[in-house]
Parts: sequence; structure tokens; C-alpha cells
Amino acid sequence: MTDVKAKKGRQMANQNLISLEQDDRIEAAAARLSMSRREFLQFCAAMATTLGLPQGADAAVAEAVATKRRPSVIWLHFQECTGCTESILRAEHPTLEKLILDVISLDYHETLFAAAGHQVEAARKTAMAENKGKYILVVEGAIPTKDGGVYCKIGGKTAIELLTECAADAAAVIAIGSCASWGGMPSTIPSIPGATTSPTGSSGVAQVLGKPVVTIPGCPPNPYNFLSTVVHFLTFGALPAVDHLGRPKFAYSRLIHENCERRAHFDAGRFAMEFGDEGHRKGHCLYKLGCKGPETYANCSVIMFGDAGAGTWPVACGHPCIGCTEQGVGFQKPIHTVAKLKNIEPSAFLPRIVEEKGVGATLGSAAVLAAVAGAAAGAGAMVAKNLGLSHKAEEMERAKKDGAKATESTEV
Ligand code: FSX
Ligand code: SF4
Ligand code: F3S
Repeated sequence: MTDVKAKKGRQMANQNLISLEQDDRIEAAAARLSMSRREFLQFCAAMATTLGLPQGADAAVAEAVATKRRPSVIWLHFQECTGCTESILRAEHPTLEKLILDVISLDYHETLFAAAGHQVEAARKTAMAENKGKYILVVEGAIPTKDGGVYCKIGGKTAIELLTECAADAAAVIAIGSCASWGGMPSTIPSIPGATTSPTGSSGVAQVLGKPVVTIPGCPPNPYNFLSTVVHFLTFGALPAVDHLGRPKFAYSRLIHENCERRAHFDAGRFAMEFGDEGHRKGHCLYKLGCKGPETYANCSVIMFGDAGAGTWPVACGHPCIGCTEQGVGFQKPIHTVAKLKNIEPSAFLPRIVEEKGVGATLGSAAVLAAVAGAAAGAGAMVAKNLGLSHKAEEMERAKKDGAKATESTEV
């Protein structure tokens, strides 16, 4: 595309979205969510960008979220800690929780239902019958398969029976969290002689159903990845493109390490060697503390986590990534074992290590997204920050200190 055409395309996309600001349907949707129209459109633009949709798709997303019938969602819980639900519905940003509950019609959810017993069972059956072939089945938690599945029963049915029954008439099945994706933490094999499976034979949804499903791994998973997946379904009537493990490509096609804010330190060979040492305090790379970012596919380093503000993802908080989204890494590789380097090509857009402190700390594409998305979807968190001291800056600091010391000793 020539520059002129590209510019025209951008203008049209912006015009489309901006012209929607005057649309009554957008106004009604924004009011429903207690948002301003501008915030609502910013959210839709952020979702379209997160999904990697082409220019102009933000308007389609906005129209879909504002006008389409919310898909019925049946949410099952099996072997897990409810962290998936906590992460999705108790996100720090109050708008996010509202948005999720607005884009779906949550018709069955054992943790959130006020009712219990037969009433709840009836609600599930009604939702399934009324939305036959149209509902989305979301499964949280692993499925115990040992001994006929007796280790997890709800309403007298095993997890295997419930899953099979609910999946039969679903339009789509989403395995949320690492437990449902492949077995996650419950599938850990204990280090006791002779053990070859977890005590209850915990398995993922696809293994039990014997067919591929969409997986959104993470322990817990990122709420934006769930929301974006549902928004894609709402807008296009289909789930987003997935990789060979069923993970949406928009979220899981890059290694954490590729976009990590500490990557410049990795490339420069500056590592934290112990928790609390000088390198750790300075924000150096956590590879030698066991960070699994170099072998873990997920977008935590780009979209951050939980929307609580800047720096809200494990590595930014000073803890190595444990590879919670990656089967065979999370809960399997010892936490301090160094990661296998899957891709050691230099990052394309992180600042050069020779930059002075505080210079060149923005991510090109993330900054564009931040400008579009604004605070409504926590895009502020997508701008890189605190990239630490560069060699040059370190040398300057050292020289300054040495200079100060020399002056002090002359004065004495
Ligand atoms: Fe917990 Fe979910 Fe981890 Fe598993 O998230 S946060 S143990 S992935 O199923 O509740
Ligand atoms: Fe970031 Fe971990 Fe890679 Fe270091 S090893 S750059 S901390 S992802
Ligand atoms: Fe999990 Fe690593 Fe992201 S531990 S939350 S995949 S940074």
C-alpha cells in the first residue's frame, strides 16, 4: 500500500469510529455500562487492536458490542482454585468486570449463583435448551479421569459426564486457565516412587472430549484474552484463529521474552543472581533466577495483568515468569531451573542498551495502541517503563559518584 493510500485508510478507519460517537446505539451501550461514549469507543478500539484486526474493524467491534444479542455462556467449574473467575470478574478496573458481564449473558456459573441445588441444575438445563447449538461453554479447571472420574462430582454427576453433556450442544467450547487447557497444576505428577500421573488423573478439556477446543491458558489467565476472544465471537460469529494447542494466535504467538521490559539487560548480560541482590534491585534480567519467559508463549509482557496499574505482571514485580501458560513448563520444570532459549534474536523495538537513563523507553506499537485505547482498557500499562540503567548511564553514575567521593576526600 502506498503512503497516500495507507494514510487515507487510517483516516477512514478513524472517521468510521468517530462518526459512531453520534450513534444512538453507541450512546445507549455506553450508558448501560456507565461509560462515556468516548470511553466505550476506546474500549472497542483497544479490543480490535489486541485481536490484531485490520484498520476499520474497531467500528465493527463497537457496533457488535452495542447491538448484538449477548451470547449465552454456561461456565463449569472442576478441579481448580477459582482463580480464573477471580481474575476475570474481580479485575481491579471496575469497567472490565462490567464489560465482561455485558458482552456475555452468564446463564450458569456455580461460584456466582446465589441459588443452589436443584434450582441451579434447572437453570443450567433451561439455558442449554433455550440456546441449543448457540451457547458458549466455558470450562474452568481440570477433569479428573482416574477411577471413573469419581474425584469431582457436582449434582451427582462426574466432571466427565457434565462436560460431555454440556459440550454436546455448545456452539463453541473455551477451556479457560491452564487446568482446563491441559491439566495445569492439578495434573502435576508427585515426586514419589512409581508415580506416572497425578493422583486423580487430571486432564484437559480437549483430552476428555477428544476434539480440539479453544484454550486460554494462564494460572490465572489474563481477563483481556478471554474478553477479546468473546468479542471476536460476538463480532464475527466465530472464534479467533488458534495455534496447534488451541490458543488464540493474537495472544499466544510471541514469547514473553520477545517483549519483556528487562530484555535489554538480558541482551547486555546483566542478571539478578539472587533475590534482593544489586542486579535484582536495579531491575536486571531474571533469567538466572529461573525466568521461563524465553520458552513461554503469552502476551503478559505486552498487555500486563489485572489492570491494577503500571508494572502489573510477574517479571515487572521482580519475580521470574514460571511459564504458567505453557504446558511442560509451568508446574513441571523446577522453578529455579534456567529456561530453554527458544528464540534469542534481538528484540526489534526495545531501546538500545546505550540509551541514557529515561531515554527511548516507549514501545512503538504499544504506544500507538495506548494512544488509541486510553485508560478504559488499561492501555497505559502497555507503555514500557523503567528499563533500568544502561551501560552508559551506569558508567556516568559511577563517574559522578567517583567524582563526588574524590571531592569529599579533597575537602577532608
Ligand atoms: Fe486457579 Fe483456574 Fe490456576 Fe487453574 O485458573 S488460577 S488453578 S489455571 O483453573 O482457578
Ligand atoms: Fe524478561 Fe525473563 Fe527474558 Fe529476562 S529472561 S528478558 S526477565 S522474559
Ligand atoms: Fe504466567 Fe509467566 Fe505470564 S508466570 S502470568 S506466563 S509472566
